[in-house]
Amino acid sequence: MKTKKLTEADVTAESVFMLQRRQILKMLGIGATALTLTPPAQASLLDWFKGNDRPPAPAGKALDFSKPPQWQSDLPLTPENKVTGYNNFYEFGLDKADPAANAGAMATDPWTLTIDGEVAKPLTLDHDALASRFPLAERIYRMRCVEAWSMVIPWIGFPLHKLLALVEPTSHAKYVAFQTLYAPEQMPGQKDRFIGGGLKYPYVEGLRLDEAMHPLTLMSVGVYGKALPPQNGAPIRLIVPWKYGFKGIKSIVRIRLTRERPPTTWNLSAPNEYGFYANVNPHVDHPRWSQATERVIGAGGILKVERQPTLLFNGYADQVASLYRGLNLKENF
Ligand SMILES: Nc1nc2c(c(=O)[nH]1)N[C@H]1C(S)=C(S)[C@@H](COP(=O)(O)O)O[C@H]1N2
Ligand SMILES: [Mo]
Repeated sequence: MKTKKLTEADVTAESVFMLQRRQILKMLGIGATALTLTPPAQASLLDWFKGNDRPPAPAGKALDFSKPPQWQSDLPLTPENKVTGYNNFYEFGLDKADPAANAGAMATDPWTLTIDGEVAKPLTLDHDALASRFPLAERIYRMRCVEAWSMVIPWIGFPLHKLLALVEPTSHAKYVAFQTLYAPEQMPGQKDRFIGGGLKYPYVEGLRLDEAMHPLTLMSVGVYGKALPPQNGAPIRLIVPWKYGFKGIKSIVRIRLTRERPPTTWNLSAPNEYGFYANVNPHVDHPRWSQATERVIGAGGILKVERQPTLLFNGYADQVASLYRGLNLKENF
């Protein structure tokens, strides 16, 4: 770790990260004593900082897309090197720098995405179809991680409702289930529970059908003008901007329309902490931290801390609140 001059505010932020990290280790059954005393735990902490100095991953290929004014924004964009260098993709490790360092090992072409279940016309798309079957557009969305940090990201993709219209959901379809690639040979976190955070793999997510059909719900194949880098979920991932980031499942191989509510990875892992809905809500705290504000991942160094208030439904309430009329958001978190 490079020597840095720390201000009091910096140290406070740093200790917040440490706390989160310690909580993860605790979840894995590695106590605080082990964290401070044993060399492997010390090494992982050093990696955590060292990782932020790793070079960015190579850029994806340029995409053809439109920029409809409707989806542009005045919000300052999170710099590209943060979007592609500060990631959560536990299949490749728990550190924010691990996905950029390790996800290049994932083979993303050829690829197939199968859409089936309660549909009249099941469909399989190959790698090239993902970026050519539907017109692509850039959409600048806020992204709010459940860990209380946020970004503003120029995604490229197409709305999920277009794909669902193609497969024709039956009248029995009530939910949409998503599944990430399962490839332990390419994803070290799927092989080793210490690398993969003890999650059950493959990573799975789900939406109610009306949430999936909402015009904001995006299938993303690119970011910052280029195909998604592997660490951001190449070749195709989900973006639901009014929900916590973990709903945005990466590297999807299967989408299944179902009658029943599908299981979701973080809910399976800690049902009292992560719900099925995971709508961004400053009034419903995580049991271990406040959700009232968020750390903005901006142009400054990792220790430059800027916080802003978190908005209900991540600022998309005018467009999505009607989906949840009559639902108790505290109980259905
Ligand atoms: N398969 C898979 N998808 C995933 C995750 C993961 O660990 N595995 N992490 C989620 C979390 S917690 C967040 S915040 C976002 C991060 O997306 P980004 O790295 O592109 O910013 O991806 C989500 N999708
Ligand atoms: Mo997240």
